[in-house]
Amino acid sequence: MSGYKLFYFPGRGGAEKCRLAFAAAKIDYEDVRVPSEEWPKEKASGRPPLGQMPFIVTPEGKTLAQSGTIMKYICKKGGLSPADVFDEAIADMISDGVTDLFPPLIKMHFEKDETKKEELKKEFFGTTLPARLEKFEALLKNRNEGKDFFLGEKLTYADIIFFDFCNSFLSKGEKTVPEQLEKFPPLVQLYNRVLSVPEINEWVNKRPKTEM
Ligand SMILES: N[C@@H](CCC(=O)N[C@@H](CS)C(=O)NCC(=O)O)C(=O)O
Repeated sequence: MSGYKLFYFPGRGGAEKCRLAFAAAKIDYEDVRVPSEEWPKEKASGRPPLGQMPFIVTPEGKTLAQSGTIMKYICKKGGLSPADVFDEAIADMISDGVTDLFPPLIKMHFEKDETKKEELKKEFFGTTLPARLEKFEALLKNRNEGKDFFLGEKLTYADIIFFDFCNSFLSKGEKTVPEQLEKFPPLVQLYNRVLSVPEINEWVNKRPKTEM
């Protein structure tokens, strides 16, 4: 055990990309799943740096929050970050490009008015998501005609965050390729390429089954 601890609610949610990063980076950690009723006490303790989860505690006792920051930090520790500075910026652009999809997704999820919800769904699945997937496909094809990972032969956090979005939020945690990728064969292959990384596959098979 390396001494890292990851704190999050009992679900995939915002923490799953960090868990995938720990797995791919081959860094042991304790997956601490804080029940909702215990969260107010943890929050009030002042330990979570931004008063939110996920956050990690390092072996030295330092704390770090923000799911994307944690994912990148763990990937850097595990050598899963691009060596070239511009490539790192590309990985960040893809990572932020995935993160952009969450506000409309969350808005749609929490909309109570059924008519408005249908409109938001149509907009997201009919326009917003395919437009972004088309751009991701083009970025992937920039390297070796899309036959590798986003940044080449090496898996990086850009692939992990893309896979997590597709797997956790589109495929609801199932291993099946989300139907929304079907029009983009290189992205289907990327999804399967990430899932075939032995440490990722092992984690996806053994992780607790949760709704979200
Ligand atoms: N941008 C942050 C968002 C963190 C966030 O919204 N966390 C939620 C759970 S998904 C939370 O801690 N809610 C409880 C609270 O704010 O008290 C991240 O990506 O980590």
